Amino acid sequence: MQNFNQAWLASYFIAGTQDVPDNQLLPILEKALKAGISCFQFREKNPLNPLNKTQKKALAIGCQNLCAAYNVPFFIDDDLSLALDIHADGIHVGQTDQRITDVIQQAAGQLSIGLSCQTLDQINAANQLSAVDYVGSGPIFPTNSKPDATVPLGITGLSQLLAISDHPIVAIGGISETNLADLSKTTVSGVAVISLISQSTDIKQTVQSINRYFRLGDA
Ligand code: TZP
Ligand code: MG
Repeated sequence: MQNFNQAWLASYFIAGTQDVPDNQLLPILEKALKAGISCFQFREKNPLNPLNKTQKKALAIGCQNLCAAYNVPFFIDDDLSLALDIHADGIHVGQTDQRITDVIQQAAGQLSIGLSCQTLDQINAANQLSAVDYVGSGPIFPTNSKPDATVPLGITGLSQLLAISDHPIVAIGGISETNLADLSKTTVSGVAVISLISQSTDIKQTVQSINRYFRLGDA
């Protein structure tokens, strides 16, 4: 495991088979890696065509190997046992996933840890957890990629969370080329995106435009 680095949050791509056409996850991920994403999270939640455990592990390892080839950290969403099994770089959990205290107990020292927080109370609680490496907050804007997403926070709501968070925050939900500039005026560490990259017709250009705002110094 590499030690967590806040720079990982700059251009954080998230995807699973539900977000791309059939058999396109690995080719799309490779394009995004070539273009310079700072992190990848495998988030497999395909309601129409669920992968079995063996298929999910095989695809996760495929993604992990690609990330390793580009020296980009590889996270898994909401599947601690898989993340530990294949020695991912990190695990991400939401508020209603496996309890963060259990995740910390099992993963500390082996995986970097990300936690979703949407409210001031959740940020305050996360502030008490020094083993958490970063917080994901959103949706910032309306999103089509998460059917159970809560009400969008907007830049104002995000700024309120940023003001009290002891952890670096990555903004998620409805991020598009038209709101990157506004987001970059906050103290957010970067943006986590599904559709902006997975549905892009020019992944290289899309990733470069994110990095222009958030990967200052090494873009
Ligand atoms: N969590 C909050 S919003 C969201 C997740 C996983 C979906 C983000 O997808 P998109 O396409 O970047 O809006
Ligand atoms: Mg979740």
